[in-house]
Amino acid sequence: MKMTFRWYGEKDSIPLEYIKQIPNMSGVVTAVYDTPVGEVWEEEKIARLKSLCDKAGLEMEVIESVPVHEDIKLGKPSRDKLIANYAKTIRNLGKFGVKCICYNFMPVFDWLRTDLKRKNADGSTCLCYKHETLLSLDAKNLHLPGWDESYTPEQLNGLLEEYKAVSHGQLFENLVYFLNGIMPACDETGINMAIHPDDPPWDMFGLPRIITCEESYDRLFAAVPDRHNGITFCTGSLGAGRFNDLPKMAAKYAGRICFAHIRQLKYEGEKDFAEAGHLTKAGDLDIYNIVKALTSNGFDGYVRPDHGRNIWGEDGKPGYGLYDRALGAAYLNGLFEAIEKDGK
Ligand code: DNO
Repeated sequence: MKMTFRWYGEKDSIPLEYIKQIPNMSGVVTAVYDTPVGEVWEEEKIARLKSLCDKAGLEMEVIESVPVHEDIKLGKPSRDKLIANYAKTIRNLGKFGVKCICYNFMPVFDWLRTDLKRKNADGSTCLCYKHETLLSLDAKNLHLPGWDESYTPEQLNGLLEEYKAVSHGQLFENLVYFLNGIMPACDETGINMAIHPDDPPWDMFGLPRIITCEESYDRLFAAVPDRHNGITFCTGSLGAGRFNDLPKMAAKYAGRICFAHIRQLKYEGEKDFAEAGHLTKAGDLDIYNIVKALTSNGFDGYVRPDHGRNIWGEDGKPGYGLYDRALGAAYLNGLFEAIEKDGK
């Protein structure tokens, strides 16, 4: 296991030096943020990021994310050129020692929450999701985290219209087409593609979501068996679906999991949840048994603590402040060490 930490590049308010000070931190998970989706990431930009990481004594082996252009998800004729660009980005990243690329295939929106700063009784704040609130939102006029805010309302409207013709089956076919197009670049560079599950794992605003549960993965690996077709096992995203048995899935797919996002949440209704500190006792996900299932089934990938609360007065980027994620890393380090040693 290699412990990592997400870093939003030079604009991140958290300096690399602080990240390096967290015990056992091997590297950062980062991205080139100023290249428009669909264009090739230039070597100079990757080289700059890499040299900043080198100077801080941190590795840059994981990229999160290289975003997938909507035309690829929609299966439009322009996709072949865009897939070729994506493959070129993979090859460029390979030149700088990148080993794993996290991406997602969620139409239009990435992760969604209805409140980014919910106040807890202890004074900390956390992210949460209330399904009823989500249903009351107007998809055409949204300002939510985690997705491309650069769309004009007209573009967004147009996209939502285009997706009306895309079923779950079609979206899955488009994912398979995309993966088949980039696997040669992965085989050549040794880079693993790690698909992030849909967050939360159900359809949003009438848009199909296809990476939500165990069957999604069975179907995915049957369609694209290449060993570079892997998973980002995000406990919080999958765990929001009460139908998912996470220790079982962690055990079953351990060999395909190249990257794990480990975080905790507390159920507040059938589809409602609030995020919590990482430890098992802090929520409803059995973090201990998830780590145990990973470890005892040969998982040997990258791990990062995921969304943290804002604590100790920090006003960090929602989910991505320093303190609670550092506490999460410390907890996960201890858990991995104990379980790994017990297993020997
Ligand atoms: C949220 C993140 C996601 C993730 C992308 C991967 O905190 O886990 O935004 O980076 O879905 O493509």
